[in-house]
Amino acid sequence: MKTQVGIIGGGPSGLLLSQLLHLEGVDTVVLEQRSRDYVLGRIRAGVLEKGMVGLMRRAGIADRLEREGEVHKGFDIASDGRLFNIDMEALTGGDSVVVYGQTEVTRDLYEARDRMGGIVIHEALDVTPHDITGDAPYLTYAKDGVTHSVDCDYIIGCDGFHGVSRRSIPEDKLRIFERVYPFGWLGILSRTTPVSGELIYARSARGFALCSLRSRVLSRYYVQCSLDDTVEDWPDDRFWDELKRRLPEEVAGRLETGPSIEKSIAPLRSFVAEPMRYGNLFLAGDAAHIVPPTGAKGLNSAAADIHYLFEALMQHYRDGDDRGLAAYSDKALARVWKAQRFSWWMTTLLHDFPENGAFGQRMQQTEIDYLMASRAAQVSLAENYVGLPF
Ligand code: RFL
Ligand code: PHB
Repeated sequence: MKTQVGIIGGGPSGLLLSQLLHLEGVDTVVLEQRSRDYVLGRIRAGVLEKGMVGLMRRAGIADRLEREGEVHKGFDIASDGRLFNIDMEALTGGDSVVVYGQTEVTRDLYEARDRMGGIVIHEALDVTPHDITGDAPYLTYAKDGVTHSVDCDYIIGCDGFHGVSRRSIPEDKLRIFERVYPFGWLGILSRTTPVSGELIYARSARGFALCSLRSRVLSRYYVQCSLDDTVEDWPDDRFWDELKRRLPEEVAGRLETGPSIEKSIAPLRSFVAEPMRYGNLFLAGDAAHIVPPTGAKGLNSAAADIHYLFEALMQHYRDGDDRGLAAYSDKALARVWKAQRFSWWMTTLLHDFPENGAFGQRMQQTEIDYLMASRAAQVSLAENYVGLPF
């Protein structure tokens, strides 16, 4: 098989790039190791920045988002029983975010790829990039016991944190920056009325909690948990009890509980691999960088990479100009690091870090007091949360 752009990974990054390029007449093949059902079964992000929404419009997949996505103009921070609203719209001069699940984004992308006859090969095993630094790169993969090969101009690694792309770059060509946090997030989805119309990020002596949602009838809640915990340690009753204890009384009092329909634990990590290009292999999204989910930046950072990469590939195919491709890594990383900083800051502000002791707790309290009293601090939080421009 032959294509122009070979994409490893059929998550949101890979599918979005494939869709955008196809609309401009550039041919792509997407190789995804899992089944479509598996990919669509993963519950992940829920908050989309303006940039991501714009890309979805450009990709022609925003119809359902416009109908079903909920515009959020603010969110709450709870600390020590107090609730404080961050009015993003007022603080940024009109910006907001949209709550629309990553699962729905991925579903919309798959439907669009199907409609346009895009090639997405599922259950492609042992995907391997070859001749990355030569002039005839290609990919091999196994499907149903047969090995296949795809010749391409460029290979794009959109295969997430555990994918093969980043590992295909020699160790001495990559610089890794990493922080692993000493806790995880336990998340549940439940068919209950969300406790609040806006998200609540809660800091408490018992640890962090987040009240989020997917729709008026579908709630998504998280609590900070130990890295040793398993979902079996957290029957629904324990989860609801713990969540209530971490929320201001008034919020806990109106929390509707019910059976969970999904429950999972995610470790928290900050990670960046530099550079995001090696020869004709380009990394994008979680393949190159990971943030802790506290600032809702993971999917949105992936979208920014796709924007830069799409523009650079179009410059190449449309104008024969490779300057965009040469600048991709530096340009993408400049924004990646800002999202890293914000996610790290918000994580540090709101989680319980026992090893930081009483001094660390006072720093958190003081930072929150400052935030509540200073419009300048609120503007900084709001402009980062709605997303820095591409
Ligand atoms: P993905 O989604 O991991 O997709 C990668 C795809 O590549 C496939 N793959 C391979 N395919 C072929 N060969 C291989 N060797 C392969 N190895 C892997 C995988 O099967 C998969 O389909 O990466 P992508 O596309 O870069 O997208 C990134 C986002 O998924 C991620 O950043 C966000 O989900 C992070 N995130 C959030 N981001 C936000 O912007 N806002 C949020 O509110 C938000 N909340 C979250 C989150 C992530 C979470 N978890 C569980 C990590 C909440 C949670 C709990
Ligand atoms: C979610 O709804 O899954 C969600 C929302 C905000 C975050 C992280 C996750 O910061």
